[in-house]
Amino acid sequence: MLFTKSIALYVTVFTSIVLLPMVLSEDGYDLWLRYRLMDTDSINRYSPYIRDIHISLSFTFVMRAAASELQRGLSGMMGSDIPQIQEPVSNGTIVIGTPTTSSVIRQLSLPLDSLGNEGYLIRQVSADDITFIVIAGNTEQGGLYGVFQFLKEVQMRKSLENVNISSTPKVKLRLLNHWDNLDGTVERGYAGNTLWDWWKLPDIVSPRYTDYSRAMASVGINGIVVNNVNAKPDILKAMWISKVAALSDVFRQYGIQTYLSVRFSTPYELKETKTADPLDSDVIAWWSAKVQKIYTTIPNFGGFLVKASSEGQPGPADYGRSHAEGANMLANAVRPYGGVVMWRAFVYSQDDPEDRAKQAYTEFKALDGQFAENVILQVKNGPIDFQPREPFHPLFGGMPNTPVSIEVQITKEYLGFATHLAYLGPMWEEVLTSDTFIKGSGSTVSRVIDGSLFQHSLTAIAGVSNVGNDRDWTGSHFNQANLYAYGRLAWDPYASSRSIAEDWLRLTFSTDTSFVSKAADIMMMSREAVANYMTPLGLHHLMATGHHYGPGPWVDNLSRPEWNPAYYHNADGNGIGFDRTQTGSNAISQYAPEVSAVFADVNVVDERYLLWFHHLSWDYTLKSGNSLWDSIVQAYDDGVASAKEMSDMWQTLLIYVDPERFQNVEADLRIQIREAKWWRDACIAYFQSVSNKPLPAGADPPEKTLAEYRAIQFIYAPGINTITIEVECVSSSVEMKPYVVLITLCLALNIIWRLK
Ligand code: BDP
Repeated sequence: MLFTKSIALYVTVFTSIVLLPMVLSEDGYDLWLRYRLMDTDSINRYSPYIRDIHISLSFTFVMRAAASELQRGLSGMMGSDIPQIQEPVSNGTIVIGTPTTSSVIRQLSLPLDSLGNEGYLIRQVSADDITFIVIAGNTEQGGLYGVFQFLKEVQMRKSLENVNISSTPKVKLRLLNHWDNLDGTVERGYAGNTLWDWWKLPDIVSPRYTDYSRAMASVGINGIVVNNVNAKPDILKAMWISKVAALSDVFRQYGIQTYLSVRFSTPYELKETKTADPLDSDVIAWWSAKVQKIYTTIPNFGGFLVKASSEGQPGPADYGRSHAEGANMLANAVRPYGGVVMWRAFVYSQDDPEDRAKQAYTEFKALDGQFAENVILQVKNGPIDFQPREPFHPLFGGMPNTPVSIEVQITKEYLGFATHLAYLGPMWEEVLTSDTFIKGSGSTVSRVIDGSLFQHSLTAIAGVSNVGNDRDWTGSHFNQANLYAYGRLAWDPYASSRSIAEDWLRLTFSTDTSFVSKAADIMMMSREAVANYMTPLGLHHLMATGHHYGPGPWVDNLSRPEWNPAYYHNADGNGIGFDRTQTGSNAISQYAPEVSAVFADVNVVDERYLLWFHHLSWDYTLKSGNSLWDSIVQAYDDGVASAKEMSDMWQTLLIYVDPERFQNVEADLRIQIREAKWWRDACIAYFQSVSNKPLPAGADPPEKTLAEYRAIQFIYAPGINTITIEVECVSSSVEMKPYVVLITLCLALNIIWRLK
């Protein structure tokens, strides 16, 4: 027995040593567009289908970009140049284009009508004894997406015999929201600084912008918001617009539109108007003129993203105007050019005693139907703020007369920054498949997003970018999966997160079925692991102050109540949790009766949301038969155990992955195990100090004392926008109105007079 085991060990070590050098090191720069040379068998298998690429002289830039991508990808994989030709088609030619740009496609009368503007068709056709493949769209953009899909088929070693694939995006605007600042930092960015070299733009245009655009287009992203939602007025100065225009010239090659986040008070702050009141005629004229200049410089401009009257940002509320009045003013300015306004619903106020989870719904519900037709309300997936687990936002389904888009956070502000492996596909799938019951069973969030539930043609989805200037773009190899999955779900919100993960693994690492299945298992368990070791059973916002890195459940002394973790967990000697039922904040009333009845019933609600909706005694018995206290400890332990298991599983994948990326992931997983334990120990130490309960039998006591956990500080954690935090601390009013100045003056004189 022992002998057999040692032989097995020798064989494994030997194979690894022999195989390892064959797997060349990679640094992740190529993302899922690696186009590595195939083995000889595969090359032989594909060569009858891949001889040359038929292009047309009438192609414009998007189709030219598509043709060069196809040539680059196929030549890389086939190991020989696959030329672009204009000669007649022969066996093994790949014809790309649209009915307008390609006479071959025109003559084939393909069923392109149902593909819309961005869909594609990939089909093997036979005509005049010649068999060839066509990649077609109604527009060049559709053709480009088809090319990326075709390359993917080959990368994943799918058969091309009788290939017949068509696809159309279900969501119209598929946007990446960069939270990039003009000083080069990225708010909540963990992959270095901004990719945009603002200082050198517009004169120096880095080739990385092209690689970035290729990657975005490859997953169907068609809009980039280049700057932070906490925007600066300067972005609308001519100098900055010309920098953005240089980026936009690159994006345009790949069918990507450019958008800007704007600060509502910009004209006033630039001292070009006397107010920023959206109903003031000078303000209206200022925005119209500004928009005209933007479109002259950036012809593929898409519109504005606005965070207003939110977290200290100025907005219409400063002038007693509603969100609709503010949004519509900007919408009117961009309407003549086909632009849109994405107005964020992420609003809550420290002066409002209402449960923070309810405030956005209360504010916006009343405005349903008042927004201009080119305004989209951008709603975060959950009612609080990108937590590891939240129920879906009640505004999904709550605004039938307004186009509503979903905003998810690809960057992992609340899920361990760059190093923790947390595949977010399942989290997004969870919200997209949630049933709002607004129009009966089947009224899922994805049906709100794709416009089918309320028949809206303006549809959008937004992801907060995790891209920075790190060599691997996203701060870790597995974070690339989140960027990829976001694009795929934006194209098709009904797609399965597991199959997206499997595709990504095939494209990024290896097509070996055993590798793909094991690595997908790691990915699929990863988010649940994080939810368990950070915020199990519906707990939320337990993160440390400011940077949100690591645990801080004890924090209860911040000036704004809803910035304190204690506000959310409400733990005391009797119990823990936020009562959002009728006996508490009644946030459940914002959902359809079918949903609210489930959330309200402690015996029915999914226990993963238990403490989101209920405040329960530590002794409350869960479905497992264990007490709440014991179950919390158990969930934290499960989270740590899963982190260890993920690392063990990764070790078994050594032979499939190149050494550089293998070791990078291995090191990240080591950090994750350590920090999962830190989260578990610190939270248990704190909650035990409140519950006064003994640890369940077999549970390890925390390694350090609570005081030691509380003393851990990170002053220089990445991703904090110090400027924003300052703004958050001051009043949201940006103008010193004349009467305020007068009153202040009188008070000052009064004090001086008294002192005398
Ligand atoms: C919060 C982030 C903050 C953002 C805010 C937002 O901590 O940096 O400015 O979301 O979405 O989660 O505006």
